[in-house]
Amino acid sequence: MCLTCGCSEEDGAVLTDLQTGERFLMHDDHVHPLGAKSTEQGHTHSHGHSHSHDQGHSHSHEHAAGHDHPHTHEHDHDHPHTHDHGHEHTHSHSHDHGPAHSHAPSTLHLQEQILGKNNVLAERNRGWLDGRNILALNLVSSPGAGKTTLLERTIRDLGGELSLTVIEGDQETANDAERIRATGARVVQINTGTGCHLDALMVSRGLKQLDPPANSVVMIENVGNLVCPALFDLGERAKVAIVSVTEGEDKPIKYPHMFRASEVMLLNKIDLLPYVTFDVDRCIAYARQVNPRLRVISISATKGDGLAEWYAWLRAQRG
Ligand SMILES: Nc1nc2c(ncn2[C@@H]2O[C@H](COP(=O)(O)OP(=O)(O)OP(=O)(O)O)[C@@H](O)[C@H]2O)c(=O)[nH]1
Ligand SMILES: [Zn+2]
Ligand SMILES: [Zn+2]
Ligand SMILES: [Zn+2]
Ligand SMILES: [Zn+2]
Ligand SMILES: [Zn+2]
Repeated sequence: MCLTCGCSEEDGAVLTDLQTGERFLMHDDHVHPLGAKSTEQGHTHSHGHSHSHDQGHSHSHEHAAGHDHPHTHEHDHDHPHTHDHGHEHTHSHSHDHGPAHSHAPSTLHLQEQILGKNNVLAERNRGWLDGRNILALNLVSSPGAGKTTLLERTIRDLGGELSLTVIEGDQETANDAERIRATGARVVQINTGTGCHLDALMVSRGLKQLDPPANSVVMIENVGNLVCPALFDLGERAKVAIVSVTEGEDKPIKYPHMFRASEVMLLNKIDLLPYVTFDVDRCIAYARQVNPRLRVISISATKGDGLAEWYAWLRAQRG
């Protein structure tokens, strides 16, 4: 659940491997292999939840992936439901999300827990990637700024030089993953359903399925959204923000968190500058206003302008 924007992931995200055709429904602490498209609905099962209680709140826990099955709140051990200790414990229980439920954590507290848990998983991804000397980049932008087009072009241009694989994030469809597959690159699609960003858990499962080789590059195309993807570390080496000239030059100051969290801004679709009202210098000034260290590269993913500079940056990240 994303408390920043109020989204909930009632059905869990779905991972699709374009090569094997395998599909998996991803719940918080377990994964369901999916067969045909309709079998994901209405499964019933019980499973243990593990959660940690920090100081003195009353039994709050979150479900990153929602459960659409009935629960009853029943603990198989006996303890008072206010925990004043700081240690972490695990117990199995099922519970009920009906009106009798008394979980009332503050929104802020719950958001901190979600982001805290995500950060732990992101560090785990980072360690896993470092161990294999894999460069992972998190591509973020508004919908349609050109993430997939840039990836297609980059794979075609650098495919002989670098081993590139892709994790695609979208709410629905495998359209982008199909486009990547057409380039010959290995790709998995993550569909977030109602969710509006990828999180570190989804990416760890994506990486497991993708199984990228040592010394390779993994491109993660996030869900098109300049808001909450800024908050969710995926374990990437850097975030690359893409803005296109059809979006208006004020994007960096309207969504400062994203541009502060990014290392590079790619200003895309510059081939369209003769046809749109867009002040490049002002856009770059706004971007530097929120992040003075931001590297800016103007490109056209379709025509090829500026791509040599993007490729040089990419090579330099590989250490
Ligand atoms: N003129 C022009 N069009 C571009 C350029 N890059 C991408 N486009 C077009 O912009 C549209 C969206 O591009 P995508 O690559 O699908 O954008 P995206 O960011 O992956 O979109 P989502 O995954 O939906 O968020 C497509 O019609 C592309 O052909 C460019 O440099 N110049
Ligand atoms: Zn489940
Ligand atoms: Zn408890
Ligand atoms: Zn609950
Ligand atoms: Zn895309
Ligand atoms: Zn979100």
